[in-house]
Amino acid sequence: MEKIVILTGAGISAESGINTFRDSGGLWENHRLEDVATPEAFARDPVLVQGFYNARRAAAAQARPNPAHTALAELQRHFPGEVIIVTQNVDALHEAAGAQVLHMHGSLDQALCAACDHRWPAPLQMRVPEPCPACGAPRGRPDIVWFGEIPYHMEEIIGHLESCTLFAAIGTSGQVYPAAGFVQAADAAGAHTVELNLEASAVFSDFAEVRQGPASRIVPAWVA
Ligand code: BV8
Repeated sequence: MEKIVILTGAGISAESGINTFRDSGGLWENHRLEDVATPEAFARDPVLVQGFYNARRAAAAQARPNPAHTALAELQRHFPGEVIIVTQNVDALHEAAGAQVLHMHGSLDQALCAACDHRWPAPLQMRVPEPCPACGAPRGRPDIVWFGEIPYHMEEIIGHLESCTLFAAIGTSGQVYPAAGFVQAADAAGAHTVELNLEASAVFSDFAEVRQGPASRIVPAWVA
């Protein structure tokens, strides 16, 4: 029984028209990602942070999966139960291509109540304050894992990494942890590791194999 774990980052959605973080110089409206994507930023300036996510939610709603998303969904269909896709992305393009995916950094399509932990489908434009439909508290926030918060599905992901035979990272700069450290866990488990990216990531030297180019070309070629 093979187990393939695939980690994706913003680069897999770039050709679908969704901006990556670092290609825009890591800045957004003159703010570093680490300054708008933190609980402190949301407490300090909820209008700015909700605006950041409302803009990205609107952009993601216009985007369509590209051949890289489609190739991964086909791979998963071809090997039922053997292909685990973990994404750092908060868009829904993997699902739109028909794949099952673990969103370790949350999802733009979901809202979370900071008071009672209730989750509900996020409105396209979240308000400030956004009342929780369950408890009524004015504590609605994007269901996104911000810097300093614990990523989702970590126990499940680590279990997959420790038993995988092949690990691939696609379209990620390898600058954010714990995702950037997954290749080391897979390597320690004896898996073959491959990086598919437009350019060398910060952790390319941790991979046994590196393939460079745009995801919509190199991912279908790799899956074939
Ligand atoms: C945690 C949601 C504890 C928000 C995101 C000092 C040292 C080490 C670590 C830390 C440190 N100080 C703090 C930390 C921890 C911190 C961290 O790593 N900070 C970094 C900045 C140093 N991490 C955290 O806080 C995490 N939590 O550690 O909790 C813990 C850990 C484990 C277990 C228990 C407790 C939480 C991090 C989550 C933050 N949230 N996203 C949002 O989306 O708005 S991170 C955000 O940036 C993305 O989700 C993504 O994960 C991340 C990086 O983005 P990438 O996906 O890699 O995109 P990027 O633009 O960087 O790169 C794109 C790549 O694609 C490029 O390489 C480019 O060449 C390539 N590309 C472009 N076009 C194409 C392409 N490739 C192919 N084809 C193309 N066409």
